[in-house]
Amino acid sequence: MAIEPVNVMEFQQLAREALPKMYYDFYAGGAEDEFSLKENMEAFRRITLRPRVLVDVSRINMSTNILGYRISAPIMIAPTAMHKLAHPQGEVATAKAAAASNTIMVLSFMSTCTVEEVASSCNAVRFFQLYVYKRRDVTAALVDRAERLGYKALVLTVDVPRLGRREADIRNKMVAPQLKNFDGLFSAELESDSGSALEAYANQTLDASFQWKDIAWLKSITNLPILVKGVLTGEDAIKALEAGVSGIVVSNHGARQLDYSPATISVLEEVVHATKGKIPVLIDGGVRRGTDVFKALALGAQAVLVGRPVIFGLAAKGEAGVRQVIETLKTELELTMALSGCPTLKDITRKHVKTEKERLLSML
Ligand code: HOC
Repeated sequence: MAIEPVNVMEFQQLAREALPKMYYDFYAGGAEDEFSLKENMEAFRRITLRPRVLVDVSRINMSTNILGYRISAPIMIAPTAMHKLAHPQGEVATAKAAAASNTIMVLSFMSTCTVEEVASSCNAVRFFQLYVYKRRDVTAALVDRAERLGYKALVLTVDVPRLGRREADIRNKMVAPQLKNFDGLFSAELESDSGSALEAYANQTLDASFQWKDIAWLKSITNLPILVKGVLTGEDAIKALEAGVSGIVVSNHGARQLDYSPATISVLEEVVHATKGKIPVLIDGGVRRGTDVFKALALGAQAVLVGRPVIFGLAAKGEAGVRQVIETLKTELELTMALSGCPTLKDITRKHVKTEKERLLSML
């Protein structure tokens, strides 16, 4: 009999059992040595907590505002590609779970359900992820549809000028379905005789010449706020501010792009300091526990986004699995806040965590 998961990590084994190897490997894998894949999680573990006691924690309030949208907790759904590879209901199931948990889903540009299907499936607040294609008209058409359909922000992913080398996908000769969002707009090879078809597709489609100055083009075709996802340095955070974006997502693309890029939690503060509180900073990568969410908030994030655990929940149990993943993280965060003396998110401060560097310095 399948185990009933009591934490988010336990969904991974259920997903492995449920999925064809090619798809499980696609979701679970990272780039090359998978150093950053492990490091995203390990870096959270090296941060310890500094709890305060004898505070009234009889009521805990986790709710927050993201770009003006109220959600139940600072835990959002990251954009991840092709949910129908995990479950027949695909992104519609994920969106329904987001609505039930009262959180925000960022729909992937590479979704297997269309932007229209997801929009009509539920009343979740939805953001839309964006890649800039060489065919700018394709990107512009998707922006236009998303805006008309009530998506509330664009999440421009900037860490994929080319696809990272995901060796499992190359070995498995990863194939992917045709994406319905692009029907009538564009067709590109999603199959390849040698290696990963996704890599071939990405290299055929993505505009690797897109630069900071080109964000002006994106702003000229939309009224939606733009978040830039994939920033890992203070220098680029300043560029993002100068480009006039509405927020930053600190991300290394789930360690699927540049291996040996830093764990996201290890560079969060650098990015937060560079933005001087002018725009919200969110983070994804390696979040598996409520304590991870707490640590990210203590280091200055406004919210976290969760990618692989959502996919594993979807693969294991469909909409209910995604909901269970989000609710488990919320339960853990609520307990962490209570045990740390923080009845509201505002009570979580820098003083509630100790980084590895601080621990080492205090030993000198
Ligand atoms: C346009 C091609 O985010 C992943 C996804 C999809 C990236 C492909 C981009 O697999 O990391």
